[in-house]
Amino acid sequence: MNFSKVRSLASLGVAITASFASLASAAQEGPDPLAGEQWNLHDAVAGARVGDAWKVTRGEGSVIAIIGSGITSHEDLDAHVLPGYDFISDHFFSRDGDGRDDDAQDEGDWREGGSECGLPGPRSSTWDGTHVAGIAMAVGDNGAGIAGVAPRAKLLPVRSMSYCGGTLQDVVDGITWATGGQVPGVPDNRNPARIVQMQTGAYGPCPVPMAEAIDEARRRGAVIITGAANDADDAALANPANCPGVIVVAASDRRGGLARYSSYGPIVSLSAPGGSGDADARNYIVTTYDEGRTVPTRGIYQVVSGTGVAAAHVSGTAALMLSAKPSLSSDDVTRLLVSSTRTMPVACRRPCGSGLLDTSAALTRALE
Ligand SMILES: [Ca+2]
Ligand SMILES: [Ca+2]
Ligand SMILES: [Ca+2]
Repeated sequence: MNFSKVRSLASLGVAITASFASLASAAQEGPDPLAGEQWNLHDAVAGARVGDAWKVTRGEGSVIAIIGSGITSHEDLDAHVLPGYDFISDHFFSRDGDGRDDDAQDEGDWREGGSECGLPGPRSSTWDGTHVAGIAMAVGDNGAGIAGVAPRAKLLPVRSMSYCGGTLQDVVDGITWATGGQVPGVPDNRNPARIVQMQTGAYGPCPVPMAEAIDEARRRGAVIITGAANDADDAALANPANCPGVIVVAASDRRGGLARYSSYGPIVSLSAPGGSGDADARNYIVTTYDEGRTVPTRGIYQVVSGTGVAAAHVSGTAALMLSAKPSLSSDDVTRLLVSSTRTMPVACRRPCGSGLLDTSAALTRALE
């Protein structure tokens, strides 16, 4: 057993505060009632500036895979969620009573004090997959909640991380399957993703099997994206950030500077809104969440911050780019994302990549 080898980025310190009540019980056509709170998408200084991009595409035809804790049912996600897969092999840590299966529901990653795997507890479930998914692709104009960066893209949930972390094999198989590769004993994925966000993280060099799986996924046309980690340390210390070919995203705060918790360094590709991680909930980012403190109960909206949150903006932007121009290669998308950033509104104290994500500029460049 190998569960400490890959740990969830969420377990490295995602910060979460106040929740919003669900404002719509039945999703229907109409504006997204929380859109006014989404400074991370719309603010001209510190936001991703999605507005002009949405005149061209909302992500139709793109598939975003998130490799992490799985997904929960939510009014602002369900309509765009594809059949995923649950790669957690271990019957005990899976919390669904068995090994691998075709239901990627997040069973909760809460921990009691003194948990089996030696990770800190107690803590409530973080609904990591659900809150990252909402930022990337929450359904737009459905009269409910928010809109994601790519509000018509589809989500492929891949469950590889339990409350005790994940094994290297479960993560590697998730990368392979999500991008259209074959995994023995698992039915082929009928909806291969060209965008893969990895919500996993572990200290140490990039494991060889992970580097190989990422390389093969990229050759199939996939873009691999991850957060820089929430440790205010050198991002090169952790994988998959230090794996070749991965887009590494640092988090920016409400003012447009490097967030206090964000890791940094020369391997960071770019920065994107991640929320301030301070005492003021208005400086966080609103997204989809679940009300359950342990097991999932009911979809709600919550404010969050973290580098996985930042990376989700880049995933959504890549989904818009590939929707508008599917002929772009993995290297094209990477280059255009990095070269279309704008100067950080507040200069970074530490290396934070080429600048701040500019979704509309990235799309414009993609179409040139
Ligand atoms: Ca299972
Ligand atoms: Ca399952
Ligand atoms: Ca919505």
